[in-house]
Amino acid sequence: TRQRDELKQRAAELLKARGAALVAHYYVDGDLQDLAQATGGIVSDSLEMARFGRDHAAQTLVVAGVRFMGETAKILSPEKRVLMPDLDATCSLDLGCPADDFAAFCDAHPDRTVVVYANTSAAVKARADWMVTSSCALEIVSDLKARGEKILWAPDKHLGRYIQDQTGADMLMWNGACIVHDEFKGLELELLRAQHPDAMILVHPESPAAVVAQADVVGSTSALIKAVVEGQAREYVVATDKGILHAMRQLAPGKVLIEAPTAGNSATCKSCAHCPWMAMNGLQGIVECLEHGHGEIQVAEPVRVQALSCITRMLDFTA
Ligand code: CIZ
Ligand code: SF4
Repeated sequence: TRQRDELKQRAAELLKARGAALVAHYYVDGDLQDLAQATGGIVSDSLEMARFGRDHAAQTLVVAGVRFMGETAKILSPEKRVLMPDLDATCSLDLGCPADDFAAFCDAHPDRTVVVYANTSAAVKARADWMVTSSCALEIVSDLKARGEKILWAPDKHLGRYIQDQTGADMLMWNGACIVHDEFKGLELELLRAQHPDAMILVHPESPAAVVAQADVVGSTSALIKAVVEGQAREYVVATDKGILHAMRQLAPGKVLIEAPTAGNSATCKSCAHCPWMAMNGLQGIVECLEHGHGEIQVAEPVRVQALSCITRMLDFTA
């Protein structure tokens, strides 16, 4: 931990020296979340990460999260330098939705409004009418439905199905999933609930239907944190990446947090739900990208300009 403290100190000094702001996701290591908070950056979900990066005066943004978050920051602020601790930090939703195949899917359904989840490449966003995150997807799709629009949705099938169930919108779905949330298991959750009958069940909508069906609250990372802070219960079962527990413990210190069961574990197996790509973000990476300018995000200008409109549309809608 001495080495860790030194690295943290070094990273904080470099952020200051370079006039850089650290923008971190709730799923990254707690040290990075603490560093972001201590240095005037932000820890949040992808919607607020995008807004913060766009509105912040810093000319360098260090994005601790996964690739699409860095790309979104660059698309919104092409004049800023956007660095990431590890450019190989991707996302199974992004990997599972290659731009060429997606374009062919869109071409085959020209009558549909194209709505993509934030967890996609810049090239996929360039083809979309709307980008959404899990904190605004319901609102935006409800609005589109009210205007009589038929939707082509990509890439997360579980989030898509949840939104379709809630809104009744006509949605044609891409078949993608998050490898982390896809592992939460309905049957095991039922057994866990039997042991903790008073616990509140908090579920991210990237989870399978059998898990979502048992939730007291279904929502984005920020919505689940709010549910813990404001909830009357003592115990909370959390079905999302375990990185979120760090912020929950800080904001609601008296509450008991229980990780929801995943495949191949019982209620006793801890720390199974953690995104391998989020885990690639570390203090060392922060120091190195600031010291050497490693890990700079680039987005080709024609793609950037095309992707910008669906992101701006979302930010304006949720402003
Ligand atoms: O699972 C993710 O990558 C999430 C929850 C992103 C977000 O919207 O914050
Ligand atoms: Fe992608 Fe899932 Fe990791 Fe989020 S947690 S970045 S959706 S693989």
